[in-house]
Amino acid sequence: MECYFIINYINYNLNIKTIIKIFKKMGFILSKIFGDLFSNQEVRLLILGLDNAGKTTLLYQMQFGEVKVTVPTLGFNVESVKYENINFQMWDLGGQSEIRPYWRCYYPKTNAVIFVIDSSDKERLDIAKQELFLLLQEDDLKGVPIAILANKQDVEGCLSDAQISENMALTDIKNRQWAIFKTIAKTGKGLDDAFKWLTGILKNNQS
Ligand code: G3D
Ligand code: MG
Repeated sequence: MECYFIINYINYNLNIKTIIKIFKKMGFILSKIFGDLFSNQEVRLLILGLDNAGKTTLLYQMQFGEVKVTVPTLGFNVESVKYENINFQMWDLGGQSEIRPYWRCYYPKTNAVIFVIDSSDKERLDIAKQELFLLLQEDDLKGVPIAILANKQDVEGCLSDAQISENMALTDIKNRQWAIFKTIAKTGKGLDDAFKWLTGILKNNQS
């Protein structure tokens, strides 16, 4: 898995030092904040979005353990990483309405959702919007904070966070705390802002 990551990232002209720096930085943030927050408890984060949005890239960007890909009989891939007490679970949304009921198995006890959007995929923004608003109606995800990532900000001609916010009518989200962040999952840019925001919210909700 590590080899895959490194080979993948060398293709993007990131040198080893940069990769280690990103790893260390993310690790510090995650272990420090989540460790302080939920010292004995498990934290469950769901990373969701349409296929190709950049979820797996994000997961690799943050990972310190092994990403386990499971192909359950339910018919969809779940990638998961456990890092200290943080449990990341990830799968692709969209185009699989018949298995949607099974996603609910993963909703209970979720602390936060990260919804990843490919900012350069203007054609499927409507589908992403539909999926997002379906999620927001789930009882088991009631009140769960959501960080929306306007990913692939390095792609020329991509939509800005403001444009995504407007096209997806994000200001209609009234039933929970949410925020949108500009990210480049490929390099890790913007991820720490999203995690800092999320952990700040969780901390407030705990106290
Ligand atoms: P998914 O898990 O949501 O389906 P992936 O998406 O993480 O597999 O990413 C899909 C493709 O988008 C990958 O390209 C990945 O490298 C690319 N990608 C992810 N994040 C970014 C980003 O911030 N910027 C750019 N330019 N590309 C990104 P490949 O070519 O490997 O399929
Ligand atoms: Mg993936």
